[in-house]
Amino acid sequence: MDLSQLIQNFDIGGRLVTVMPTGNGNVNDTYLAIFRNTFEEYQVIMQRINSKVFPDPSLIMKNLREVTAHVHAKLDKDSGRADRVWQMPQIVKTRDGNDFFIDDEGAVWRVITKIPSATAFDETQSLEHARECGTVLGYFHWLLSDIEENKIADPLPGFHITPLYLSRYDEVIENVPEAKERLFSSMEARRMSAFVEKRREFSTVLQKALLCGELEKRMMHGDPKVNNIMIDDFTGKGSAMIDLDTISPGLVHYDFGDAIRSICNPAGEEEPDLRKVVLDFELCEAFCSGYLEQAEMFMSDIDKVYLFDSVRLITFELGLRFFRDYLAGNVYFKTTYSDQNLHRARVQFKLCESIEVRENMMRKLFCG
Ligand code: GN1
Ligand code: MG
Repeated sequence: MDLSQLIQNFDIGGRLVTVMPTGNGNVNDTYLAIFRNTFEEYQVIMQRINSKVFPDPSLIMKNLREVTAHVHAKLDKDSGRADRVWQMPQIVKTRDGNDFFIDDEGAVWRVITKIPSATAFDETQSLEHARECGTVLGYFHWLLSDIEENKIADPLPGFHITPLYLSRYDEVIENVPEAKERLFSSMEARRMSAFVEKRREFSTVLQKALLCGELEKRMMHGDPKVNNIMIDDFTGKGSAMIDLDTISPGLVHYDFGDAIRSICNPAGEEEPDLRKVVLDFELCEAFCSGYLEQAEMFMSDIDKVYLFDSVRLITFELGLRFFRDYLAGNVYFKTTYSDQNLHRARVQFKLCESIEVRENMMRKLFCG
């Protein structure tokens, strides 16, 4: 696919200078394109949407439009209180006025504006960075807290329902002979399956709290990992949340947990040396101070009681998703080497253990 030709289907001023891969998402393919004319430069993000994961691109584009309109209006009203200029990516239309372009091979492409003068780091840089990430996520939750639920369609039904991932894991072992083989031919895989079994009962903790009315659904981001939070290059302050395709009504707890899972493991999701994979409590404190300052506006005491479980659960869930994908033959997450999903699962399970041994101190931190 010739990317420089493909991008000409979108309505962008100026002439193309370059188009190159950027970021390292596990689902969509992402490119940065730069256009210039005599006086201006435009930087945009072009993405091939993984249609196995997001079968209906018009739905995620409509969600993005609704979210942007809501946040824009609310930011205008809140500008007196704000200590920074918050930004949102904007949809760039195709030359014939559509939100996305379908190429000859049926692949779906879309372009959005790049948040200027800001960086999405793959690893947490400092305590200040962790705190900023907390502030950004808390503020983002507040910004979306009053969007009408029926305006946002669920892009991935069941996306963060941990027991559902357990059923899918069971199904693949039951029905795919290669999965059974992979599981029984390696001691490591068997050890990981024992790890999963020990947490089967725990996996329903948030769904139960939702069912009995202790927790309620709000709008969540769905994927608030460290590199989805943009930090302003000049002020060091968070200026945007990106990767908005998974926004949907759900438990903000999953976001809180996912952010800590990602931000407080400075070794990252691909670290080969498992000894380095730990939950850094100082980073966790810093993140939490930023988040809770914003979340006081909408979080109740019972919400806080479930924050520890949410960190443990989402880490377990992601490990389980990677492990299931390895057993299934790498059908969901992109990989560059054969056992990558197995290794990613190991990292998350190691992190999950590290969270479990810090339970007391983390509960104290979250509940005060
Ligand atoms: C995927 O594509 P990316 O990297 O933004 C995944 C998230 C995982 C994340 C782990 C739609 O996100 O749920 O937490 O990988 N997104 C989807 O890195 O499945
Ligand atoms: Mg994502």
